[in-house]
Amino acid sequence: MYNVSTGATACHSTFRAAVVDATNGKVTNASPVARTALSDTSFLKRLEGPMPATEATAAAVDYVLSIEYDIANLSPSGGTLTITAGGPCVADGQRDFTVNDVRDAWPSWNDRISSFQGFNTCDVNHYEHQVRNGGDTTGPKRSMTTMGDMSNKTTGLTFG
Ligand SMILES: [Ca+2]
Repeated sequence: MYNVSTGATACHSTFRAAVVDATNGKVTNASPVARTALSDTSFLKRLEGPMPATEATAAAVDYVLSIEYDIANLSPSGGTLTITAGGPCVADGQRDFTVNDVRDAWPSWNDRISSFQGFNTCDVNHYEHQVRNGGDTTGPKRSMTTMGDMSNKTTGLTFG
């Protein structure tokens, strides 16, 4: 998991553990198989909106921006990276959050993402190189189950 607002990272062995952390304990019953979880409409709705912190950090409220998958079809078997921030995306055509280089927080995720799902109004753009250096992109999209030429190429991400 990677929080864009705080830079905090965490590693989880299961999709359920990653969702529990990303939602600050709000969602504890995610299917261990993300493909099942992500086809469950009620589960998807529970990933929308603020995730109040359960610990003493009263100011911390996290929103899930996206879940990135190592392999295609939103299948968690290759691993997932959940990206969160202190606020949701705003549907105004402007960029809300940037991960210029995924290697800064999570080196093992460079050139690895092969599918993704955005949440909280986030359309996620994936860049071949660091965001400021451009290269190929997916264009801003809510979700992709396959990424074509951009599969296993993402280095930077933006959320808007
Ligand atoms: Ca790359």
